[in-house]
Parts: sequence; structure tokens; C-alpha cells
Amino acid sequence: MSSLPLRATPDFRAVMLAVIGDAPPSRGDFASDLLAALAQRPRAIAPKHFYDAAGSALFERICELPEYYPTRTELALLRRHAREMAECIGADAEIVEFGAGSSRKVRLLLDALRTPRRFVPIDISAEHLHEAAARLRADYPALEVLPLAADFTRRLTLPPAAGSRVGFFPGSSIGNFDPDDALAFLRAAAAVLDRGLLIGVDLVKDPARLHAAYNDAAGVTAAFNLNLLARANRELGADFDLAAFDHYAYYDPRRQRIEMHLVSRRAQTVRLCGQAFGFDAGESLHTENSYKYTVEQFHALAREAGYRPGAVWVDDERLFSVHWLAL
Ligand code: AVI
Repeated sequence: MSSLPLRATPDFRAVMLAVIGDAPPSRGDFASDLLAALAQRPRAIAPKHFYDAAGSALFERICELPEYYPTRTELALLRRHAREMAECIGADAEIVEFGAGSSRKVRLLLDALRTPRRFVPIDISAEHLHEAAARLRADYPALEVLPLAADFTRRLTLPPAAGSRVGFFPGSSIGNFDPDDALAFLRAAAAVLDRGLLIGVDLVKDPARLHAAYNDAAGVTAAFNLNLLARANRELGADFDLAAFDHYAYYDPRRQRIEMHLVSRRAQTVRLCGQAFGFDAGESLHTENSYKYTVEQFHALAREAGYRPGAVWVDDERLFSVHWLAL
């Protein structure tokens, strides 16, 4: 990890998964984070604010895009190696999924596991989470499903475990943390898990492939990025003109990350919560980082967080990896 820069956002620094609660982030969190983002230079906001109901639905569409290889590559790895993964996880496990979304991937694991005791999906988007939990209950009537609508990047409470607790963190969402926040998250997760963590991690690769994945021809990623402004208009009564901002995403090979921005097309003033914020032409609001790792870099990070890296599954094109990190 030493080759990656360490830059923490204050929002993610408080990562702790020790305590209790079912509290999704409120409208107030979004308002205060956006106000703070607009007041600072350079302007930046945590990517968790993408995921209102509309943003979650757009993200589901991203996962189906031909250019967005991570989802289908990880699904193929899970399909192909579910038995080996289940072997690592062991019998009588409680699976805690961080950022569960549609809970599509965990089904492949649940099908391969011996007597899973309970599934605890955690997601910031309450509506989406509860719908997915209802579908899981219908399809797995013997499984206890306990959804928690919560922001796992903040302090969070887990109920007493129903079995040996194992984490599941697919989709390379770990890449949306800056490296020191990723380390803090992995440590905090280790403190509440018993056997280990199964985690998906996007790999360093040809920048052109990465560029295409975050600049799809159909414009879905652009709509996902711009939905942050649409959300501010809907929920906070802001007056962002969506046509006056461009989606801008590029890969920085030195930092090994995609950066996503909303760039102002012209000089303009935006109103939010009774305050006015000026944008120069070309000025950006930085909305997301998506870090890419080599297997070795990720193993080093996991070791630093207190795990023993075990099996790692990688596709033939070396696009994506799934790691078993034992405790
Ligand atoms: C959720 N996360 C892992 C996605 C990523 O690839 O960083 C979010 C995303 N942003 C644009 N496209 C997808």
C-alpha cells in the first residue's frame, strides 16, 4: 500500500462498527455534508450520498452495462467458486453484508453454505434494502433475514450474533474509501466479525478499460453522478441546473483511482438552504474515488488490518478479485 497516497475525508474517519442501531442517514446529514462540501475548496462530498432510491436504481442499471465489468466478473467468480468460498466460511455462519443493495450476489453464497444461521444485510438505502430482504425471505423461508438500514461508514450497532459471524463486502465498495479509511473500515469490521471477511476488490488494469467503465455510452453513469444534484433539488429545495454540469470521470494511474466529478459548464450561482454558492466555469464538485489494487497491495492492507489473507479468486482476464481474509 505504500505506493498509494493517504488522504482521508473527515466523514469516513469515524468508521467504527462496534455498537448498535438501525438508523439510515437523514436528510439533515445530506444537507450538512453538501453545505460543507460547497463551502470548501476543492469541493468534495462522500459518495454515500449517491444512494437515495433513484441513485440505487441507477446503480443497478450501471451493474448491467456492457462497459461495467466488475459486477458480472464478480458474479462469475462467485458462481464458479461458491463451494470453495463456502468451505472458507464454514458451517453455522451469520453473514453480515456491508452495502447489500439488491442482495443478488449473496444468494450464490447462501446456496452453497451449510446451515447458514442468519443473514444481516446492511444498506444506506432503506427502501431498497427492505424490498430485497422481503424477496430473500420468500426465497429462503428457513433463513432468518435481519436487515439494518444504516450507514456502515459511521458508528453502527450489530445485534448479538446468531452464529459465527462472517463479513461479505462485494462489489469493490472498499475502493470507494481512501486507503487509510479502507484500513480503518477493515479494522472496525475485524472487531465485530468472528471468522473472517469475503471481499471483492477491483484490480489495477489498462486505463482505457477503466475509463470506458465509468464513461458508458448510454450515459447511465453520468445520470448516476448528476442524480446527486437532482437529489439536492428534490430533498433540499436546491436550484441546481442539471444541464449546466458535466459528468467527468478519469483514471489517475499514479493514485490508482478513478475520480468522478461534476464540472460546472459556466459561471453560475446555486442556492441551497438559503445560501448562495458561486461556481466558476470549469469548477468541479468531486463526488467519488474508486481505488484499484493489485492482489499484493490488497493483501498488505488486509494484513495491516489484522487479517490473514487466504484464498484469492481472480478471473482469467485479471479484471477482478475476491479474497477470503481470515481472522
Ligand atoms: C459502488 N462502487 C464500488 C462503484 C464503483 O465502481 O466505484 C460505484 C460506481 N461509480 C460509478 N460507477 C460505479
